[in-house]
Amino acid sequence: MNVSELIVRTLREAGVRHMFGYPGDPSVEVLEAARRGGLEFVLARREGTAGLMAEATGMLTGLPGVCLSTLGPGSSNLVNAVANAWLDRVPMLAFSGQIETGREPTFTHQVLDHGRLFGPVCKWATAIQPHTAGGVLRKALRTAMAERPGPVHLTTAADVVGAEAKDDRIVIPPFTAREFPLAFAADAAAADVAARIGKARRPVILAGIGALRAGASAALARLAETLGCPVVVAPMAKGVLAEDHPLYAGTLDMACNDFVWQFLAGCDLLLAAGFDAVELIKPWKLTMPTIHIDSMPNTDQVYPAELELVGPVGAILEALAAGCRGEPRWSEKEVAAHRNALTAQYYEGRVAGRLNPTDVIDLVRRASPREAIATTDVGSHKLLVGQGWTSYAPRATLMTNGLSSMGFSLPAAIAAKLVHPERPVVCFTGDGGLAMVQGELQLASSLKIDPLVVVFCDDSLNRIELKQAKRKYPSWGTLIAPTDIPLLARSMGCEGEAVDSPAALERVLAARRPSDRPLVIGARIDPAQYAAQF
Ligand SMILES: Cc1ncc(C[n+]2csc(CCOP(=O)(O)OP(=O)(O)O)c2C)c(N)n1
Ligand SMILES: [Mg+2]
Repeated sequence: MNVSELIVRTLREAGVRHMFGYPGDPSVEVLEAARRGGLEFVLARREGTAGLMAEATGMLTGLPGVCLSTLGPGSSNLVNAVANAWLDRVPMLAFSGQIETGREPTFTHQVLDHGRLFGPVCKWATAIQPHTAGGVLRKALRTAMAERPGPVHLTTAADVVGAEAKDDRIVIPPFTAREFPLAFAADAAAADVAARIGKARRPVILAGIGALRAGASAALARLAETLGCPVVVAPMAKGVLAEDHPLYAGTLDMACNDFVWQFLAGCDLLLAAGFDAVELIKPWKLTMPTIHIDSMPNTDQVYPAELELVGPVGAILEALAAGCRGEPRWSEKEVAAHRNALTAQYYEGRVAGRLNPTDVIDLVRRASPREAIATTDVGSHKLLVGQGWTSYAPRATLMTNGLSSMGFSLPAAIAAKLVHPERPVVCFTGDGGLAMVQGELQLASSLKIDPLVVVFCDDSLNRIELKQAKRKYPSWGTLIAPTDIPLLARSMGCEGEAVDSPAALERVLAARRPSDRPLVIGARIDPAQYAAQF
């Protein structure tokens, strides 16, 4: 078995189905091994988008997303996606080719030092060698998956990929540690926790990606119901509590940001359940007692917590639900009143007779089944999608809110369609974000998949243009020429429509049938709602 075959077999045994990438010279052996070994290679239009597809695959499956580049320009193109997975805490194995091992120390053409290039944005960067390949792959898998998960970068030099693997043992390590039962009731420290929670009259749970990764949805709902305690969720954790649950209290740091923070400020105990401060956009100002519940100690200290419960988040929440008693703290009516006020704020700034951003989100949500997967890009539209798109299950609303790189949502939607072909997929994107990655529309049509791509057309990098307006600066360097979306779509083998009213959008959505290609809708929105809210 050569090293490439070992890589492919290891990935297949670990449950990986796709490798996203863009090849070069040193990738030829890996491609051939993937072809023979049943690992589907998805040829993206560039490494950066391939990497984002891999990241989204990691978000969807909980397994490492896998991407591949050549050396030099391929690796440097891949950096953005690796960094995105790093700050979004998504497991990833990123492979880059390299010049022959013997030439690497001294040769210069196309040779970049991968250790230094990827070091700051991944958990581990190393090279695979024939005599270490099996062990390195095992460690790479475990490292990428271990809390907090993230990317591992592996260099495969031109002379290594075809060489016989001297270390060819394939061992897939367990991806999660066995959850040791927490004997909550018997423990004195636990009694202290129960007493603190018992005393609280207005507790609120802030649930984040740590809870989502731990699969803690049921435990989270049980604890919330036991305490009669509302749950605010972090954007990348959307769906960890179904948003039609009577205790759901909104998404943090998206639209209506101040309103959600005011709600949190009114609580007398905050239970931060798998909340990762990487999602915070502004500094933490809350001062009430806070309990940090996570797989990791609160070493970031972005928010202070006087108590840390560290371990498997689901088991801790279960133990708290079993060990904490008392009358419900909040009535469902109070939480519903809060939600209604939040909804009213969310619709603020609508202009009658125009296509408002929230109209687009409402109409697409209404036309999509519960199990639809939605991806959103970065910009003003994301803030509204993040608050307004109703999420019913974990891993069904994908966004980047750690590095927050534009150009994420289309590659993510393509990945979602490959991972879950049976589920409808909606991709929300700004016109700026789409322009960065629009070549991937052609990939989607060539794959014969039919994500619905909804473009918020405002001829603007609105999120930044609004910041200029706030300082009374003119819009300068933030305007983009109008895009003819139907023409662009057709040139990429997709179907395309342009709409500028709710009725027109409704008609297009109603006429839509399953297809062998994406439908791209250019929604000409009135950005007044953004200006009113942000
Ligand atoms: C790769 C990258 N470059 C720049 C930014 C900064 N940025 C954040 S939002 C935004 C504007 C996005 O414009 P568009 O995609 O049209 O969305 P809109 O804000 O108009 O809804 C920019 C430039 C970023 N997040 N990522
Ligand atoms: Mg825009």
